[in-house]
Amino acid sequence: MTIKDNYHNKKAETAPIKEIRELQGKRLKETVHRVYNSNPLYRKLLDDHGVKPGDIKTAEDITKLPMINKDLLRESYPMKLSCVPREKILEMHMSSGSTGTPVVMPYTQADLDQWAECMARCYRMSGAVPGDAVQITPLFGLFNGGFGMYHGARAAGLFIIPAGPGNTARQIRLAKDFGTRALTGVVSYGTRLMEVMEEMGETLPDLQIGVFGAEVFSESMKKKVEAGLGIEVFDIYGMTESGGVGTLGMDCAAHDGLHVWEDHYILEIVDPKTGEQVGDGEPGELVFTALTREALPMIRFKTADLTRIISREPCECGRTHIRVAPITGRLDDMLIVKGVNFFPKQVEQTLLGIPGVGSNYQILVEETDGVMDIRVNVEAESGVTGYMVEKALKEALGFSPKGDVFPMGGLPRTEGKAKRVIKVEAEKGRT
Ligand code: DLL
Repeated sequence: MTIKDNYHNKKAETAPIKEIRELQGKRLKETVHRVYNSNPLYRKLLDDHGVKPGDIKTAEDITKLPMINKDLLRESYPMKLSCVPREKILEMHMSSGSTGTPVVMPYTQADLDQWAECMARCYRMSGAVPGDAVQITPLFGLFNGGFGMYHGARAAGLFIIPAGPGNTARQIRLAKDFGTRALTGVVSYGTRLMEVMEEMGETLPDLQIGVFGAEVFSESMKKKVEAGLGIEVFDIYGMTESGGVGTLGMDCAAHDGLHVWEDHYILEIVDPKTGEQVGDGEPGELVFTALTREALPMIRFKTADLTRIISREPCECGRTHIRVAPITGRLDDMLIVKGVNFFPKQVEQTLLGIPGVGSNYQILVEETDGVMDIRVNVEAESGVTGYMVEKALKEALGFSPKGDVFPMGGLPRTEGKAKRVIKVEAEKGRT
């Protein structure tokens, strides 16, 4: 890695950790006072937990606070947890919510600025500079991806091509005609672009940077997208609840973990069952507290995303903010088949290790009387057989799911996040 001065806010991104910790303490104290005094649900939550805003004096006091999860957000739909008067709200985003009630995030001007700041740091960290065209391919709508990448690109002073999703052939022409240097999207859209470029026999010589996220990203998939598009890929992280894409950080050119913006968030990795913090390097659930969000600051939000702390040491890129491993999967995505626990990411990693296998796959989960079984559908070139897929999965997972091979292009495509794990009804009498 060549260390370049590629900061958006050098002072904040390289601040000594002691300074960051003090700032976190100050901001945590302010946030807790504010939510307690402006929202009855938050007040009740703290009262029920026996904690008063005055108990919070430093960042370390965070463990005195109660944790919240998606249930509270769903119960408070649409905006019962908001901490500001309605006149201050300028924008909202919403996650579709796989289980029904969506989660809503309202934004004030200060929140939009905070989002843009975090996202602009990510853009600059990827090496994008003014004059570079950035093509934004996620949806511009309730999903936070498109607008977040837009707000950040404005703050970073980039040339924005707000393409949105779909029409991939036009997307490729746009990139060619306007010399797109950075492309942003959900991970599976990167693979879609690769396919269509191949079909069109096109190359994009100006394209150098890929900022992808919103889905679990195995190392093999990263390598495949890098090779296929001829780019350097960055893994960007964030969620509706944290304030959107980029708020929780991205990896730098050292690609040694995702830098979480610690001046804006306190990060904890906890045992999902007990809620106790685990040691550095130990896997656990990511819990964050938003320190600078105005409309709806999350206090100790349990994300259900699994990761571990890689390092608290300053990075070779000069940034001092904590680094976590790429997300392994979501707690609710963990599969248990024949006594083996695993994540879809492990299936992806295994499939991509088989020569000739494409990047589109599905894991069909069948549950009969509480017993789970899986079948794996994957696209591959001719010559790859179901047996080869089953053998590779058996070696990796320790049991043998059924593997079905489809021709390239034979499985459905989605415009947003790919639906990799699909629950299916058990077919009676099938062997
Ligand atoms: O997916 C925000 C986003 C948009 C991130 C575009 C990156 C790019 P939600 O729809 O609220 O927001 O979904 C958030 O997606 O809890 C993770 O489970 C997953 N996720 C997001 N980024 C990553 C990533 C956006 N880099 C949920 N790696 C999160 C793995 C990710 N999973």
